[in-house]
Amino acid sequence: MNGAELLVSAMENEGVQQIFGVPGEENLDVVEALRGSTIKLVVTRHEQAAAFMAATHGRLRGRPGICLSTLGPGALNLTTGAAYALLGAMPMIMITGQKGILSRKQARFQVVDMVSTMTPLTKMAHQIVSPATIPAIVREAFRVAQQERPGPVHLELPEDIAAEAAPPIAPVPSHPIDPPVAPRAALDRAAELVLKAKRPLVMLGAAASRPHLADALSNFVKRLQIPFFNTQMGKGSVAGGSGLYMGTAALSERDYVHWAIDRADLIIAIGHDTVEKPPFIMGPDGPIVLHVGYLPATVEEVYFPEAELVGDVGPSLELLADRLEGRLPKAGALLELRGEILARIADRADESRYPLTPQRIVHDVRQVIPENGIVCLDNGMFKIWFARNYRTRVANTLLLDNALATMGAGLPSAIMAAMLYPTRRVLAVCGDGGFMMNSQELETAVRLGLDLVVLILQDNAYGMIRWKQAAEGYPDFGMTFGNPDFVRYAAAYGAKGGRVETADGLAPALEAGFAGGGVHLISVPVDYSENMRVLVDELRAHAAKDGKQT
Ligand SMILES: Cc1ncc(C[n+]2csc(CCOP(=O)(O)OP(=O)(O)O)c2C)c(N)n1
Ligand SMILES: [Mg+2]
Repeated sequence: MNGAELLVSAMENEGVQQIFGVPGEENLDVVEALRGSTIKLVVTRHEQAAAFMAATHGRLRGRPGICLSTLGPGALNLTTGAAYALLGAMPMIMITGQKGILSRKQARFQVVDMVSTMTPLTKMAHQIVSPATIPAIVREAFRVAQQERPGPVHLELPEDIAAEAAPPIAPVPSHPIDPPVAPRAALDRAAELVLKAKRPLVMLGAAASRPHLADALSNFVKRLQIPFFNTQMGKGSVAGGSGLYMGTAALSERDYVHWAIDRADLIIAIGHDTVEKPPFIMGPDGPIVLHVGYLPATVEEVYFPEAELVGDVGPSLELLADRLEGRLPKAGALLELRGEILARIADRADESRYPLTPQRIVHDVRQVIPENGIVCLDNGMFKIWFARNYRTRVANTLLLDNALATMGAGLPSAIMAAMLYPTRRVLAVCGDGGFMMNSQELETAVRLGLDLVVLILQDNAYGMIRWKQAAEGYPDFGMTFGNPDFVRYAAAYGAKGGRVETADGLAPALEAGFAGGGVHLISVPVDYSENMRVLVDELRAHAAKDGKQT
């Protein structure tokens, strides 16, 4: 065996099924080892997309996705994906090549110190210096990537170590690890706080969306009947139909969901990760926060919990519910606000205007996506509208990035979702700016034979920044651009393309795209004047009426 074969066999042992990336000559031994393995090599058209795909694998499965690149330029292209996985808490392993370390036949050609570059972007960054260490290092890399708080790991395999002969060494077997449950004293303290609350509210944060947590969270709110809201990345973490959903905090303040938040005297924040844009701003007079998480809270100016329940979230909440069930007569105190909050959010959702309003786009997408269908958002103005208005009933069915909030991840994350769930409908929603940052991956999607619809919201602008520019009183300047003809662009990739030409044309176009199979690109013109009308003017007017400072 050589180093590359040891690496590949260790990854087979971890159950890896595919590796995404763009190899370089320094990876050729790894590529050769992959050829004889059960692991599929999926080449992408940019390393950044490979990292977004691998991270999304980790996000959806809880097991690291793997990406591969060459040294220097290729490895540097993984860095945005590394940050995406680090901030988003997605398990991922990046394998990069390097020139030989025992001799330097090409001097410093293409050599970048990637371990140092990756150190602040990962949980662990490590150069492999001998084949014998590979089985243990790979096991450790998977353990570190996967355990709470999950994230990326970088392994650099220099080409001479990859080629070096080594005796066969058995991979290190993995075993299940059960994280500790919150201790009794913390459970008692937490129970006391909840018993005292007159207007409690549950908040579901990013870590609430970890795969396999949905049942535990659904049981918790069902048993206690405390209404809940979620952060953007906590959407769908309680199964639909509870009747307790109060909204999503897509903005940090003044939205309708903040009516409930501002009136709560206790917020049970489950899995909140302060990488997310604050779902509400804690102040000296704000509600008391009970933090429930795998890890202790990180304290910020806007988040400083009063008490914490730290441990395996599902079992800890079960023990908390055991102490509280049937003892909370005021659990539903804030529920009376629910009807009006949800009605306000749904306002004008079916308005027939062309170009389409963001509300109408969200509404029509919901019509054609079944409960278990997956919508993957790129980053732009529409993300706020989807987070706020799109109702989710199943965990991880609205994948958005409210952590690094990078443009360009919408299409790659949808490709990964479509690979993992070939029988579900998968839709990527991208702005015309973000789509063009990784649009080359249309070729990957077509090559893989995926069923995937990509919706492009066309405003010929970096709309979100244009909106912020206007909201802050700056003149309209510098945010517009031209676009390719998206229908012909799709055709050039061997995908199908369509343009929505009427207010009522979106739902049928999406439906036809899904029914037809294969990769479809649909562009829809969007009227972003709603951003100012609703998200600024209307909310300010209501906040003023509600006695809040504007
Ligand atoms: C990689 C990256 N570059 C820049 C930004 C800053 N940014 C956030 S949203 C946005 C505009 C997005 O434009 P588009 O994709 O067309 O979506 P729209 O807001 O127009 O719907 C920009 C430039 C970012 N988040 N990520
Ligand atoms: Mg745009």
